[in-house]
Amino acid sequence: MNLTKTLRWFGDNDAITLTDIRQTGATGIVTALHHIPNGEVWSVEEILKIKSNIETNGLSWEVVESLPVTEEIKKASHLREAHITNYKQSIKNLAACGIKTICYNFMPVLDWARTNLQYAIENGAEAMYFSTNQFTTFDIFILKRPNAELSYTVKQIEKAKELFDTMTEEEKERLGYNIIVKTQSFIDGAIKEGERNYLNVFNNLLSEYDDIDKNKLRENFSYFLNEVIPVCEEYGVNMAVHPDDPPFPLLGLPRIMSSEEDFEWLSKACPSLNNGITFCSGSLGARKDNKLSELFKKYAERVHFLHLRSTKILDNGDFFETEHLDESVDMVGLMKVIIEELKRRKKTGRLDFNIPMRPDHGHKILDDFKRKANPGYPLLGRLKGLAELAGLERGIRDFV
Ligand code: DNO
Repeated sequence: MNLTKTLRWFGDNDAITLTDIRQTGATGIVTALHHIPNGEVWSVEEILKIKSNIETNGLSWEVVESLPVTEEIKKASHLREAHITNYKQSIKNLAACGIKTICYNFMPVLDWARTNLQYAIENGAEAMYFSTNQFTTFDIFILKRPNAELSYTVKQIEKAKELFDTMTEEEKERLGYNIIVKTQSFIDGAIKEGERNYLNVFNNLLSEYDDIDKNKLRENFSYFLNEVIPVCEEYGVNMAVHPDDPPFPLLGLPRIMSSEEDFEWLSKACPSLNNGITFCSGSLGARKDNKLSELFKKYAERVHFLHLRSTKILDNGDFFETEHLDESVDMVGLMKVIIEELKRRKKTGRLDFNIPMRPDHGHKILDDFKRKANPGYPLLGRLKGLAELAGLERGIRDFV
């Protein structure tokens, strides 16, 4: 009874190989069929190719991250039925191949958001940072989203204008590119690498949510869950929704999984335990009223996958990804309640008492500066996080 240690791998295009991952202490892989366009079926044949590659390297495919829920499903467009039918087929095909945990999200348009992907921390490492002022500047003055000003206070707008006026053309370009393309393309987000007209395309995608508020988004999410969860029950698959990152509204879009209230809604919208959660301490921790250990305890039976990292919130509301065991987050307390849940599962006869865990993101450290990696996914920074978290788990396990 222990956490299954995993790392995310982005397939054959990832400069970090399965052979590398094998040496980190991880036994499991978290990956997706990144070459299949969103909305299409993942065939058994394609799934097996990746699976056997992983297994040949002495690892096991523990979690799918992500089986993307298309914008068409989120918006309930005329393509929704066709995409849900395909989604169900992919679930069945994954189950036939023995892969039974699926991480996904229901965030409209933008998956996760950071403004600085190379924030230098004191010891020389690099982390990812979210600046409210930079994001406001991006929204109003770079993206020029129609009516964006309505989302901000007069003071925020003034500060953003001040910043905008000091930025070089290159800095403006980089900020927009990072938010819309660089952080989204490698995780199969709405905009692909190489899209030159990304500001316009992004604005168009956003405008499609003009008439979708939180209630409507919840209605669409509930519809999706009640279609796919019965299939999951039949095939023994667990769905694990990822929280919003960051867990507060952005770009005038509704948020769906940000707080305890959202978790409560989720568990009522579709009570089956196959309707579960990816408990991402880093995303949830970017909001002070999310008390991580309490939240985990309350919804523990639904947690099918763990993303562990720490977020440091600054006085002005900005946040950055700090070291995995940084004391700004009670990771020790969280690990304790996680282990209690593993023990509880074992005692009550549940078979899933080895929840898969990955150190979510990592700092860029040491030789990471010499090797290409997707933002947030350098090898050594994640290895350090994994080792620290594994040590913490081992140290606590015998005392709980
Ligand atoms: C970012 C990730 C997210 C996550 C998706 C799950 O690094 O944590 O992109 O994979 O939201 O669907």
